Amino acid sequence: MSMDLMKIRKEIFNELGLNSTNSGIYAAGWIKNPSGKKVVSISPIDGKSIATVLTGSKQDYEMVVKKAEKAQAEWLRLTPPQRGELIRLIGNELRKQKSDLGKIVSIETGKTTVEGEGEIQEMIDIADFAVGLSRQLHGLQMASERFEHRMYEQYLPLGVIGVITSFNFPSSVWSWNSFIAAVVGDVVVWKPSSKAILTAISVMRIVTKVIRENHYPEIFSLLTGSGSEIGNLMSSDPRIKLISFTGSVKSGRIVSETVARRFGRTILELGGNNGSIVTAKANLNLSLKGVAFGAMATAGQRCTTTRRIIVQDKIYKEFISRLKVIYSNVKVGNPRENGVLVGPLIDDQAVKNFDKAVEVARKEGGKVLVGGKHTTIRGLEGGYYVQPTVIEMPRVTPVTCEETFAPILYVFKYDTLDEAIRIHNAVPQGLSSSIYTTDLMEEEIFLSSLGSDCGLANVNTATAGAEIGGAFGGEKDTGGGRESGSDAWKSYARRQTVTINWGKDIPLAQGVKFDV
Ligand code: UN1
Repeated sequence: MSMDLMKIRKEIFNELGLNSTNSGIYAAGWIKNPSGKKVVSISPIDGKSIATVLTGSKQDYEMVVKKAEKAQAEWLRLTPPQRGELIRLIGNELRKQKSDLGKIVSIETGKTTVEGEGEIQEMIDIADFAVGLSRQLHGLQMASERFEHRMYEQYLPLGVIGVITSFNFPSSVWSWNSFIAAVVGDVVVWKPSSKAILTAISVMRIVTKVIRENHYPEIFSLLTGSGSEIGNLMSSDPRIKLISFTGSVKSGRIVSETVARRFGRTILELGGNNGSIVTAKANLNLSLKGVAFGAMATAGQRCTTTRRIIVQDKIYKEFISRLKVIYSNVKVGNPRENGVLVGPLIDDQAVKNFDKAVEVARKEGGKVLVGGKHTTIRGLEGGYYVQPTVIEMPRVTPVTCEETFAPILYVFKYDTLDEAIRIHNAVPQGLSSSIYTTDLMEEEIFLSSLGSDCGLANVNTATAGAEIGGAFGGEKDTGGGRESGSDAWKSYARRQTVTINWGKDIPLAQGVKFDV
């Protein structure tokens, strides 16, 4: 490891209680000898090992679910505001540990320092949101057609839920699900990505310390292990009432089918292939910044990354030439360094996927305008760096319909807004979208039923960088799930319609008579 990384590693290992070998299972306590494979966490910054984790297997699974069920029974005895109080305490602790947690996110996933901390800020924000929500979980009261009857609905806990997360938002996506589910009354089994396993362990160390010190039930457990083994056990287990899965469309389809077979519930956050339309009425400075951030932040490894831009003919030349200048000046390198905006990809496979996409795009008639190659950073030769890439495409082709987790931006030219929207909606995924325009009509068309077909639609801002207050998720192959803010909490509850007869007679609905 480079000296700089060694130093950070030492610091955060002390602060977060990590060791060179760590248990990857927490079920009301850290399990000493998990029975699964050893996983080495590699920093994509230099390709070197950070630490080893002992993961779980089938044998551990049973124990974890049993402990979760026990915690669930205890958790039900607390009111939602009492549950919210735990989340408030956790949020406070996360505030204190933001910098150290941000560092582990950064060295394990290659995010820049500010993006690493931003990830933890998102956890703090959703904690605050969940605390408020714990006093607002509400149903409706409906007018009953029957005399002396009252009808209303209530939202009750689902039980044990499973949260399967990806490497790219390794802790915040867990908190979006877990903090909200917790105030609703659920308990959570977490299966994190093996590529961000130390982040998951660090988060659990902090969260469970708060739980133990304040004598709350052990509502959060961690079960690291292989996606196919642990993920499949969770998906097929009727005791896990809901699986919230973030990952590829391919894996999501398997999870969805497996859970549906047992009538379980899913929240699916699958691929994004997000487009931005830049119209002739756009503010160019603003749009260029938005596109640059959307396409290159997190090295193009957000579900919400801008992967396609559709630019109006009249401004095309100017927009692209200015975009090329931005791309050529953007600093790629050690994400821990000031001024660096683009860090490495997560691993060697991601670099291979980048290569393949560039090659296929060329074959499909694409012209690489900027980038297209790997890059090596001095002193970090083992890291997984690529050049942020812009490829001009003649039309929508198969490769532009795929999500490649890398900083590749496909560019299309359009004449009419109808055409732009057609290109925009031509991909199978439907997560995020945006339009850059100062024209009211263009903006309204984009937001109408004739416009964007995505779960998130933005005006004059990037496809990436959603706030926690809204419901997050997408349509079509993105899977249809919603998590985080707004009323996404309802997915973590079972809805019960209640009818109470407070009279002395029993009138029947629909005027039916049944005199016995
Ligand atoms: C994801 O990539 O899975 O909107 C989540 C954003 C972040 C979350 C992305 N707040 O870019």
